Amino acid sequence: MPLELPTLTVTELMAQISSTGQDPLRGGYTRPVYSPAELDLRAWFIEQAERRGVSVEQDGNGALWAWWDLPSGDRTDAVVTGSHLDSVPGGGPFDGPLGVASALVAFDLLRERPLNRTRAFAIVVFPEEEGSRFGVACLGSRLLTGAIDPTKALNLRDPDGNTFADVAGKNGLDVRRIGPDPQLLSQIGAFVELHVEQGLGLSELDHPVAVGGSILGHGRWKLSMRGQGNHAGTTLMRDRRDPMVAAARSISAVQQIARAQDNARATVGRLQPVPGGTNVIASRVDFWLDVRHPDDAVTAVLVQQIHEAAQRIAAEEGCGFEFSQESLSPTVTFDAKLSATLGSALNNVPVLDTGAGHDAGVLAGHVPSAMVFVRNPSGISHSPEEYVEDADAELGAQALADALAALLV
Ligand code: HGY
Ligand code: MN
Ligand code: MN
Repeated sequence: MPLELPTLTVTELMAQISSTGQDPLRGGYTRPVYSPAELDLRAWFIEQAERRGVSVEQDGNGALWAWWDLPSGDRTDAVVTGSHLDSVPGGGPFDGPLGVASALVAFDLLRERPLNRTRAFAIVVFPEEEGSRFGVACLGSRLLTGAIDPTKALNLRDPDGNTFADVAGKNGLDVRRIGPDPQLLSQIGAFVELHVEQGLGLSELDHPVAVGGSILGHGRWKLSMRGQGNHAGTTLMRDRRDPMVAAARSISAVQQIARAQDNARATVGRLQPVPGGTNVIASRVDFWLDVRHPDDAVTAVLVQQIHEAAQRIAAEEGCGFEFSQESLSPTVTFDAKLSATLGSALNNVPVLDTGAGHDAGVLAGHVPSAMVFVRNPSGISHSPEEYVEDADAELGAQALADALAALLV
C-alpha cells in the first residue's frame, strides 16, 4: 500500500521529540514512565502510528501495540519490533526512542516494497524499561511474560511514595488486568529490537550495524544504613553513628570487590540520605547496587561478598543494616535461528554482546528474540553524550526493514 505521506527519516522523527523531557539540571533527558514527558512521547507514537493508518492498542500493563494486520486479521506468529520511550535521569536521546523511530521508518520502508507478507506485524512500546521510577527494569515486559509477580509490581513505589497501582490506575489501566498476558505473548512469533549500541564495539569494528549476541546477567539490590540523626555542630565525632560514613565505606568496598573480579561491573549510582541536610548527620542512607557479570554464579558470589562487607562496615560504624534484592535477570543468549536470519539479511554484520538489559532480553525467555545495534561513536549511554550519526540512524532503520522483510514473508 503506497504511503500517502512523505516518509520521514529517523533523524526527522527524532527531531520531533528532541525537546520533550529535556532536563535543564542534569542535561540530557529525564522521561520517567507516566511522567508528562513520557506521556507526550506516547501521544507522539500514537499519532505517528495513526498517520500510517494503523490503530494503537494498549495492553493490560501499559505497553502500546501498533498492529499492521493481515487482511484475515490473523495475528498468529506475528513479527514484532519496538523498544521503549522512558529514560534514565539525564539520559541520552537515543536509548529507547531510536528503536521506536527506526521501527516507524522500517514500517514505511516495508510498505514501499512488493512484500507478499504472510504474518501480521506490530510495533510495541514497552513501559518502564529503565526501572527509573518504580525500581524494576523492563517492568512492562516482565509483567507481560509473568517474570514479576503482579502484586509485587502493583506495590512498587516511586521516590515520592506513589505506588505503581495508583499511577497506572490514574493513567487508565485497570489494575485487575495487570499481570501475565499469555494470549498476547503467544501471538509473538519473533521480536526484534533495534537499539543504540551502549559501547564502542561498532566504532572499533568500523561498522554501522550489528546483530545482538547476548545480554549480561544483571541485578539490582537495595542497601540501607541506619544510624543516629543529629546536629552537625553539637555532635562530637566519637559520639556519632553516621550512616553516610557506613554507606561511603561500603561503596568503596563495592569497587574493590568488583575490580578484583575480571569482567565484573558493580555500580552504586543512586544514594538517598534521610533527611539530607547539609548541617544534619543523616539518620538513614538508602543506596542501590547494580551488579553484572557474564556468569550468573559469579554475580551471586560478588553480591554475597558485597553484602558481607557492608554488614561488617555497618557493625563497625554502629549502624543498623538492611539488604534486599529488587530484581535479577540471568545472562541471555538471543535466538540463534532468528539471529542467523537477521545476520544473512544484513550481509553478515558483526555480532555483539551487550552489558545493557533490554525488553528483548526478557522476551527471549519466551519467544524468539533478537537485537540490532546501531553505532554510537561516543560509546557512552545513560548520559547526554550518547550519540548516533544521522547516516547510521538511517542505515539502522534500513537494516531493520531488511531484517523484518526476511521474517514477514
Ligand atoms: O540498565 C540497563 O541495562 C538498561 O538500560 N535498562
Ligand atoms: Mn534501552
Ligand atoms: Mn537504558
